[in-house]
Amino acid sequence: MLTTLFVALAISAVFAGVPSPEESKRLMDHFSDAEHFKNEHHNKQFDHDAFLGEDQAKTFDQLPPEESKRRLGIIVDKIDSDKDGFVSLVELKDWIRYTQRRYIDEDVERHWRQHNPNNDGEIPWETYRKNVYGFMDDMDQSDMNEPNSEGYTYANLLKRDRRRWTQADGDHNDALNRTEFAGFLHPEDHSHMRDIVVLETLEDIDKDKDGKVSMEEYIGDMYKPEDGEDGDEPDWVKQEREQFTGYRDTDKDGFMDEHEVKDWIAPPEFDHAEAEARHLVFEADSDADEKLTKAEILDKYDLFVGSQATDFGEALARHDEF
Ligand SMILES: [Ca+2]
Ligand SMILES: [Ca+2]
Ligand SMILES: [Ca+2]
Ligand SMILES: [Ca+2]
Repeated sequence: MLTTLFVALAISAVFAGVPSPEESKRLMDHFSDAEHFKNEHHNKQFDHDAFLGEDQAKTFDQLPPEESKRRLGIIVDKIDSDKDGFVSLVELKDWIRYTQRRYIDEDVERHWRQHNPNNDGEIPWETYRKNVYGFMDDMDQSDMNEPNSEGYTYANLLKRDRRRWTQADGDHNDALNRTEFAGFLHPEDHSHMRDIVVLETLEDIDKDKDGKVSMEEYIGDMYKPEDGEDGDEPDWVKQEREQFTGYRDTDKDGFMDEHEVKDWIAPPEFDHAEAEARHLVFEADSDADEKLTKAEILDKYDLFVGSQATDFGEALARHDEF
């Protein structure tokens, strides 16, 4: 539940990068990562991103376990702002909010400079389009209509970016100033962009493009049985089916429409920093006193910062990349 606003965050971080044809594979990988964010089960990367900020989480992924534990210890001292030796729920929530703010601010700054090297007051759409999608001008246009082709994928990304741009362009001059650009890049962080986030999420899940989310699309978005796997679904998938019928589909017509998707991913009072803080405390609080000692946090270091590569024994494979 708490994870869903990050869908947009992850997607937009990709968008504003400059996808080149060679990067399409990586880009699609990011999209599948983004899908994992909708499902809180076993998604440590999400916890790491919330706890460290996305950039820092990537850095930590490269570190040996001993070094990431050492750095985690230093971070714990920072989080314990009243220095009583415990990390409280509030301290953890404040920290998560701070890392998220820092990540978004740095991300906006980086992309603003990238698309606007002369530091003008605004970025015109055409400048942005050329930077990000200019390579499409040289692509075979007939490819753009061929579903599942690279051209088709890019054409859709362009269309989506264009729509988001228009929504972010508060004064309707087809150029974005820095504030408007921040809304474009991180719509999940701006209430007037909420409808676009809902729409993009719905479109991602709505595989048959009928404008609504069926049970199968809802489940298919978070769970795919392994090849050759038969038999029972895991319990959490069964629970998600019950969630869909019992809560998501409020008018009981068998589908989630735009309003129901909105209630799901963007409930009005939902505080995802607090939800994430509660989740981390719940997972790491061995003696159940509702606050965390440094030892409790270090005990669960893989929950907070541990490298996924190490977890899955892929450290060697990763090593080959460098
Ligand atoms: Ca404290
Ligand atoms: Ca504008
Ligand atoms: Ca559908
Ligand atoms: Ca419904």
